Amino acid sequence: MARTKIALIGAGQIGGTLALLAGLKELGDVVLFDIAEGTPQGKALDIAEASPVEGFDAVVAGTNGYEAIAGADVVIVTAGVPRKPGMSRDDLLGINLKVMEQVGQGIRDNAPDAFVICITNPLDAMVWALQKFSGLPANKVVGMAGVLDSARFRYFLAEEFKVSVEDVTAFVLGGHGDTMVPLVRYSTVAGIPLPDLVKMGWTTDARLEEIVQRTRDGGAEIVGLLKTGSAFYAPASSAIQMAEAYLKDKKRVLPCAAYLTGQYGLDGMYVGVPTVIGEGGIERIIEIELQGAEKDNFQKSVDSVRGLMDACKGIQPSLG
Ligand code: A3D
Repeated sequence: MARTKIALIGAGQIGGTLALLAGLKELGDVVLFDIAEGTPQGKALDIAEASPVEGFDAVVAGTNGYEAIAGADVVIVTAGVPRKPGMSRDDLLGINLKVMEQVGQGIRDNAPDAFVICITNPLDAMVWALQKFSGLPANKVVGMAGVLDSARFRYFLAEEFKVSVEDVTAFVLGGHGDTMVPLVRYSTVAGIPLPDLVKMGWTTDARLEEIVQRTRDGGAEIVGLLKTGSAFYAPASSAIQMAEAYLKDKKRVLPCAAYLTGQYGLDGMYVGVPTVIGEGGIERIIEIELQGAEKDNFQKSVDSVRGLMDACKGIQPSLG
């Protein structure tokens, strides 16, 4: 039986970490692709040389040619450029849109049956463009953001309550950005909702509000510390969890940027919602009822994603 094949488009900080995690978890053979010559080859060889020590068997290859991703079961996309000083959001959008166009074609021509996970920012707009450019079914093209945002929320809550991260579940909806919507009502410690924990005196509403805000600013906090890049360990772990859910048909309930066809009153756009991931890709979108401020915040988040989509259409009218 042939091993599963995982293609990583972009061999930067996240791409390299993805390759290492895929190896450590023995998810399959790995192909690292990048336009930079030597980078994917060097990282692939370095990881392959760790395999005897760590005891995993996987072929880890680096490439600058899309042919090498042929037949991949999973493709994870991190290709793109980060915003540099003096660059507007539209400049970044324009550059990364072009990257999504190249990547979309590469996937369409070489791995049309893959489950595709996009990480490139601005996430919700880029995954939408990638799906259009690749022409793959929308249930097989998904964006990673919610797992990471929820993981940050879970970590901060576990720290607050001094309990295991394993016992904290948390829920974050909406677009990936300042307008994401961490849902306190649906977040729990071993099944006890956060509002009940406030009543039990474990924390206060004011503390929870601080934690929610820290979650929203989670990406910026890491950028502020690193100064020369953005988070990559937790983003890679999050995407690997999604890949594993698909490859092992685990039917995990995970928040992802998924293509909506009427759910939440939205049609034809990607936004972060709870989903079920199994062998069919996004097998189900879970529609929860939002209340009061949650609804307003979700709407703000949706408006911000729409703004990015409109900017993409302005740059690339074929997306309209
Ligand atoms: P980085 O280390 O810069 O890696 C990006 C790689 O993409 C580089 O190796 C480039 O050479 C490569 N690249 C550029 N253009 C192309 C192309 N046309 N084809 C193939 N490869 C190309 O970045 P990173 O790994 O730290 O981050 C990657 C992306 O993820 C960025 O857009 C980040 O903003 C984004 N990101 C998203 C999240 C989310 O939660 C959604 C979190 C963290 C980072």
